[in-house]
Amino acid sequence: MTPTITAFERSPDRGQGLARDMRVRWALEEVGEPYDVRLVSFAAMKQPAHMALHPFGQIPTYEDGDLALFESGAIVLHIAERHPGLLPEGAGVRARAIAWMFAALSTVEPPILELANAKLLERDKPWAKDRLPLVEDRVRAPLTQLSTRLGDADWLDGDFSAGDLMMVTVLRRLGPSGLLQAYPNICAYIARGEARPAYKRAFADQLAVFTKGGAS
Ligand code: GTB
Repeated sequence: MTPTITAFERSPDRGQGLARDMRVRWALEEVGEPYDVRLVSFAAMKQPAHMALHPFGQIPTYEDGDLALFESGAIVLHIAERHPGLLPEGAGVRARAIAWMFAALSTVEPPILELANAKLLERDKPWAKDRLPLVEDRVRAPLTQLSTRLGDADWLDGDFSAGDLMMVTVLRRLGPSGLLQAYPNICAYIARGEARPAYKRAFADQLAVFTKGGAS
């Protein structure tokens, strides 16, 4: 059966691939699994039909036969566990690749989201200018450590894995912030991810929603 994922009918990023369906699309492309996409509006995401799939009324979701999943990390792990290509064979290195997925989602991503919220939702607050440098420092701390660990390696732990896929998608959110410029090896790492044919196919497919589909 062909799995179906959900994605924004209209994305605030207008197809820059920053919404979290991108990481699911990329994973499916890496493993060569065809998929269908159901586009949902912001209103539809909060309706019972979608809330039954996603308790928080968000995208992405993943449906395959009787299985319905939410949370991009869980979906990518599910895909990676069922197809060769995203998790290495050896037990230790496989566990470490999964650890990098969790690191991306629970250590690196939260301060990046906090920065996005500070810039988008808090910029008119009287304390916004004082708070922003503090939030930026909280983003820089894990970036500095990540940069040190990555060094001049191509990927985080041996071959490209679901850990890299997740980390690259998380880091891309920092593109416009200017914070990545201090970390040339992280910039090169992101560029390596973006250069993968599977990434390019996933990016083109999510962009097509906004260029061909009449969405804005
Ligand atoms: N932890 C969940 C996961 O990883 O799957 C988080 C899912 C999530 O935040 N989904 C967002 C959503 O559905 C879309 S990706 N939001 C609607 C809502 O909550 O009502 C977040 C996102 C949105 C827009 C941009 N952008 O425009 O740059 C980037 C990321």
